Amino acid sequence: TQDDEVGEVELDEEGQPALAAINFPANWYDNYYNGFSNRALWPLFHSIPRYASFADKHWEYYRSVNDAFAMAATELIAPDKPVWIHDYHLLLAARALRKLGHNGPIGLFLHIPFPGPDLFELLPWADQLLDAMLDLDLLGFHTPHDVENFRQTVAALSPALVEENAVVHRGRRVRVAAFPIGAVLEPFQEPVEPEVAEEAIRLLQVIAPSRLILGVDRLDYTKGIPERLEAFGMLLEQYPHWRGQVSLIQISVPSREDVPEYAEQRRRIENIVGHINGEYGEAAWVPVRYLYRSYSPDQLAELYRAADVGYITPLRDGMNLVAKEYVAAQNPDNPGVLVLSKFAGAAAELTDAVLTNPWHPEGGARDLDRALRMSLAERQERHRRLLAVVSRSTATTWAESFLQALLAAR
Ligand code: ADQ
Repeated sequence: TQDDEVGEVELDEEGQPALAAINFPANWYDNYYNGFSNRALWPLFHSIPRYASFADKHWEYYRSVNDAFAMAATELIAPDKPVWIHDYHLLLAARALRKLGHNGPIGLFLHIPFPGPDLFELLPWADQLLDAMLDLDLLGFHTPHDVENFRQTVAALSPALVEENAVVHRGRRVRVAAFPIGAVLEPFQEPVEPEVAEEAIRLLQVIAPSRLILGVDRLDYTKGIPERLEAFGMLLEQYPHWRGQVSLIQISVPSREDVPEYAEQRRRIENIVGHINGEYGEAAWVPVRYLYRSYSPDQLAELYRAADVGYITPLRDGMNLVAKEYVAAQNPDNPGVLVLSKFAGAAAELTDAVLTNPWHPEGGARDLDRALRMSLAERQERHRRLLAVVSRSTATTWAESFLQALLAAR
C-alpha cells in the first residue's frame, strides 16, 4: 500500500467481541503514534515535559488519524448508539464523530494520568485539544487526583463551566469521574503448570539463597527504573549487611524502541546495572539480574510469589497493574511486601503498601530495608487489606461501571 493509504475496514465477527481493523500506514506510525501520541502526549501527561517534543506535522497527523478512526466507526455503528473510546491516542475522536453526525453517548477512558494546567498549557494545541474533549458525554480517569487536574485545567484554560462532577459547555454536560481499573486476577492466582513455571524456577535457583526484590515493567522512562536501581544501590551502600543477602531481578519488556528517549533510557539502565554489579558483586553473588524480555502471566505469577519485595517505582503512572497482580499472586500465609511509588495511581487505593518516593534514593533504601525486615504478622495484615482492595474491583467490574455511567450520562 501507499504510505498514507488507509483502505477498507476489515471486520472479524468471529471473535468475542467482534474486531474491526483499518490499515495503519507507516506514516501514521511515525507521526501519529510515535510522534504525537508517544513523544508529545505521553511525556507531558506523565509530568515529564523534558521528554516532550512538539511538531506541527505530528499534530496534523494526530488530527487526521482521529478523523479516520471516527470515519471507520461510523461505518460500523448507528449514529444513536453508545461509543466507548480508549486512551490518549484518540482524544479528538469524539469531536470527529460529532462532525460526522454521531449523536449517541460517547465516553472516553484515559489510561494515563491527566496533568494540571501548568503542564497542559505547554502543549501548543492545548485549547483545541481541550475543546474537542468537551464533545464527550463521559470522561473517565483512574483517580480522583486526575479528575481534579482535569477540572483545574478546564477552569484555567477554557470558558467551560466547571461543576463538581461535570464540565458544562455549549449546552453539553461532560460527566467527569474516577474509574480505577482492576487487574485480571485469575492467571496470577491459579496454580501454574510445572513445565510453564520451569523458566521462572531456573531463574530463582540462580539467585538462591539470597532474598528477592522484583521489578517488572515495560521499559519506559515513566516507570522509574534507573531511580529504582539507584535506591537499591543505596541500600547496599548504607545497609551493608544486605550485601550478598538480597538480589534485585528487574524484568523489562521491550517497548517503543523507535522512540529515541526509550533507547536512551535502555542505555542508562544498562549502565547503572553494570555499575552496581561491578561495585558490589562477588564471585558467588550478582546484586542485579536485568532481563530485557517478556514473560507469560504464569511465569510472572511464579516470580511475583517468590519475591520478598515487589518493588514498583513509577515517577508517574495512570494506575499500574503490576502492583495489583503482585498482591493477587502472594501466598496469604507468607506474603511478600509491596513497595509502591506514591505517584502511581494504584497508590490511591493500595494504601497498605509501603509507599515510597522514587525521587529520593536514601528514602527508597530505607523503605526497602524496612520491607525486608517486616514481621510476618505485619506482612499478613497488610496483605489481607491489600488483597481485599484488589479483589473488590477487577477488570470486569471496572468495564461494567464505566458502561453503566456512560448510559446514565444522558
Ligand atoms: P502500562 O503502562 O503498560 O499500562 P501496567 O498497568 O503496569 O502498565 O500494565 C502492564 C501489563 O503488562 C501488566 O498486566 C503486566 O503483567 C504486563 N507486563 C509487564 N511487564 C511484563 C513482562 N516483563 N512480561 C510480561 N508481561 C509484562 C497503561 C498505563 C497504566 C495503567 C494501564 C491500564 O500506563 O498506568 O494501569 O494502562 O489502564
